[in-house]
Order: sequence, then structure tokens, then C-alpha cells
Amino acid sequence: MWKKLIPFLLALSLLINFSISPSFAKPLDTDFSLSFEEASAPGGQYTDTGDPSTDHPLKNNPGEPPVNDPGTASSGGELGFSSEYINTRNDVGLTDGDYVGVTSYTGDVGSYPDGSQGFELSDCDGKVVTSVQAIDTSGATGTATVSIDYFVKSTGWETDDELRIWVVLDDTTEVDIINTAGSDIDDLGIEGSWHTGSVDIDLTNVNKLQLKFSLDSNSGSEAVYFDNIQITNVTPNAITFAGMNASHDLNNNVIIALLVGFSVLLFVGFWLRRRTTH
Ligand SMILES: [Ca+2]
Ligand SMILES: [Ca+2]
Ligand SMILES: [Ca+2]
Ligand SMILES: [Ca+2]
Repeated sequence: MWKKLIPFLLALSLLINFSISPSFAKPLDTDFSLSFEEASAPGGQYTDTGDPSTDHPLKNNPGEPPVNDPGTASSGGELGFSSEYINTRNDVGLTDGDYVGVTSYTGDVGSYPDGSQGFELSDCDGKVVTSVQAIDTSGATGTATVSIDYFVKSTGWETDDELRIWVVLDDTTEVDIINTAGSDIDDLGIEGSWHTGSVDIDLTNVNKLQLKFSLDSNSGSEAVYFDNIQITNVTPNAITFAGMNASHDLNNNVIIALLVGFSVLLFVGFWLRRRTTH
């Protein structure tokens, strides 16, 4: 009896191993961040040398606050970012020199929630959109949390000023974290302190995730600061293996423990049966 059991247990353990290892859908197990600490913050203003009547990517200018950075995410550092100007007002845009880009200025914010630098958008005379480096989430399941801290300077805003922070999935689906379009920022009670905006994103069938933020405004007293961007995995909520869907709160370790426990029970059961029949 005992000898007959060994091949059965061996086959069971092989089956379990083959079921788990190769076909687990991989949860997003890496956290990403952007705190604007890696790029330089030389101070002063950024001046766009492009044509403010047309939409265009903004270029970094030597000695001015950077508006783009390649980042070092591939070696475990910060995500990169890039900025573009959108002509929404037929105005001068950033050609008149504006406090835009990476900054260590604390006159408005007091301090930064993470490190000593952040990113400022101000007096865009049109819209500036900053796009954080996209993350490849193909094959990832579970829920990612995207969060960002923002500080809206306390001043007199108008209805045509617009702050937006949003996540773009697969270059198509847009999920807002904050969008003041249609409201007057003055009425939202968000001025003069740091706020954390965040959204949970179900990564099932999402191959690309990208955070963007923008400001459309037209006054030097209107400024928004950004910092402490984090994209983290909360809990895998769907584990797929061997054509079986195990959802809800089970994680990989729990399932492995259950399978091992089941094997042990089987073994003990067969062993006891062998003892009682002899
Ligand atoms: Ca920072
Ligand atoms: Ca301007
Ligand atoms: Ca106000
Ligand atoms: Ca305004």
C-alpha cells in the first residue's frame, strides 16, 4: 500500500509544481516613483524658444529649470518625464519666461513632501502637459495605486484656469485624479496646502500605464507644485494558473500553502488507512 502511494504523491507534487510555476500571471511587484530629486534645480525661469501659436514639445534650456528628464527607472531610480505646450489661449505661452520646471523654491509651499525639490507649473499662458514616463504593465495583474502630491497656490483663480492630473491606460482610457474643468479653483478648497491625489487601477488587460498632469492658467500668481509621485502595487486580486481563476484575497503564498496542506492531508490519510488495514 505504502509503496503504491509514492508514485501517486510524486505525480501530485509534480502536477502542483507545473500548475503553479510557469503560468502564474505576474503581479506588478515593482514600485515606481518620481520625486524630482535627480534633475537639477538651478532656479530662475524657463523661457520657451518655440512658437507659442503652435502646440509643441518643450526643450530643456541650459541653465534653466529642466522640463524633461530621462530618469533612471531602469536602474531602480526615478521615472523620467517630458513636457509639452498646448496653445489654448492664443497667448505668449512660456516665451515670456515663467517659473516652470524642476524647482527647489519653497516660498509658496514651505517644504516638499518628499526631498527638497518638486515640479512647478505657473503662468503658462496656455496649457503645459507634463507626462511621466510610461510603465509597461503587460502581464501584470492586481491593483496598482497611482498617487501624487500637489500644492495649489492660494490666489484668485478664474473659471478658465484648469488643473488636471490623470492616468492614461494603453494610450486610450483616461482616469482623472483631479480635473477642475468647469469649476473655479477658488471654490474647491484646495489652495494653500499639499494634497495627495490617488487612484487605484485594475491592471488586468492593461499593458501600459502613464500619469500626466497639466495646468492651463494665465497669471504669474497662479502656480501649482507637484511632488512625491508613486506607483505601487497594493494586492494582487486575481491569480491565474492552469486555466483556473482564483480571485478575491488569495495571494500566491496562500494558494501554495493550501496545496501543500492538501498534499500533507492526503499523505496522512493514506498512511492512517495503511496502518489500520494491517
Ligand atoms: Ca521631491
Ligand atoms: Ca507665460
Ligand atoms: Ca483663491
Ligand atoms: Ca487665471
